[in-house]
Amino acid sequence: MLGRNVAMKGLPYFTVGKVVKGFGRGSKDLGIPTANFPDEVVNGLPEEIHTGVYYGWAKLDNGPVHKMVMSIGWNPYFRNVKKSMETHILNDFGTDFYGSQLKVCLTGYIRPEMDFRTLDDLISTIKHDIDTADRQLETAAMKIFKDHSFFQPESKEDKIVNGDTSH
Ligand code: ADP
Ligand code: RBF
Ligand code: MG
Repeated sequence: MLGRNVAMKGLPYFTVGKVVKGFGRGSKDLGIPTANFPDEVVNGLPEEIHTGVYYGWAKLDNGPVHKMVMSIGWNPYFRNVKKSMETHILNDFGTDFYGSQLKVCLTGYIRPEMDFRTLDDLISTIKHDIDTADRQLETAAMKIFKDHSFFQPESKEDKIVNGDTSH
């Protein structure tokens, strides 16, 4: 199993892309919608960012910065053939936002991807991840990234990779 220290090496990691259609089962089967990134964003991940569950910050278009959890990988429970990057934003939007620009900053690692016996087990584990993210992102060390220049409207940065913590 991937140790926390190894997983933290490439963090924080900043990336941006358009929200695309995913596998169509995030909200339907789980009650937890996930905004999927396009292939070029997934393929652009550096080696340091391993598959697993992460938390951090997310911003849609010119909206505010929200807490998020992200699943990176092949979703063993669903035996996906394609690697995905799926972001669940801790905010009730009440509407879809396909085609919007999504900026994210991954600030922490929670756990590796796992297989589950039942869908209920998967759902309760994801709910636990959401609680973990919610709590961790309240700390001062994590709030720093919420205010990072990456999220400012005047930011020219399309992409910052690998542990750039400058402001
Ligand atoms: P898909 O398989 O197409 O990704 P999902 O069932 O996972 O479908 O739903 C994801 C979509 O739900 C997102 O692309 C977005 O448009 C919408 N959505 C609404 N609220 C949220 C949220 N809080 N977090 C993520 N996506 C959300
Ligand atoms: N899928 C898995 O198969 N195993 C996991 O451990 C897993 N963890 C997840 C954690 C979070 C926070 C989220 C948002 C999703 C996770 N998923 C996992 C992905 C889930 O299966 C996926 O969102 C749905 O299949 C919809 O595409
Ligand atoms: Mg999805």
